[in-house]
Amino acid sequence: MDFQTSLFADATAHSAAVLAPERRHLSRGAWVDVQRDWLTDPDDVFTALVERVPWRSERREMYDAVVEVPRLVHTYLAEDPLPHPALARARTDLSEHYLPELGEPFVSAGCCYYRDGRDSVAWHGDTIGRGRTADTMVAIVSVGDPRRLLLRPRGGGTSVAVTMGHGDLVVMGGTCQRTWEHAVPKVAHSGPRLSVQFRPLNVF
Ligand SMILES: O=C(O)CCC(=O)C(=O)O
Repeated sequence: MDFQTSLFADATAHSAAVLAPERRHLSRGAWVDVQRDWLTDPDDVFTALVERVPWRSERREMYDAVVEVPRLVHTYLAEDPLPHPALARARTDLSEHYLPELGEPFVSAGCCYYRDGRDSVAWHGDTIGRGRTADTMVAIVSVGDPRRLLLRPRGGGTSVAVTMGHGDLVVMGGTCQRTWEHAVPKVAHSGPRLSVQFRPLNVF
């Protein structure tokens, strides 16, 4: 294989299906997009994430204490190379697809490792930075065992569950980070799940 051909083969081997997510409108201008089986090689992405990401445990300020958050994390910033070409490709595809609505590209890639059903993340919105005051998007790519993303309106109301399966894409958009909260609850039994969350600049 010559250089051009091998480059092309590499780029297509680690790609994702054409982006055509289905949108579900929540209340108050929030929405969630879902595309099942978006990644074409989720097994490979799973292995790369487990092996290549410099995982660390997370501590977070909650009320007046600093608590250990039960999952492992690492964030890749704009300039950092991502641990698998499918993720670089996913970020480019997401940026192109959502540009007319979002007005800017996805930049950072936050990674989370839920080792088993005891790992979780509590109710929160991504409201550090611009998500507190402006509409934004958070695009989540999931690999590994399925886990549920729960969403509920801030201040109370009926919650909505979206299963995030192996290779699925879930995008929270509109006012979602301000007017709704989300969580990944603990479950009795689960194998490992990894998630990559793409966010625009200055959204955490
Ligand atoms: O695990 C996920 O996909 C969601 C993670 C999340 O909500 C967060 O880190 O803010």
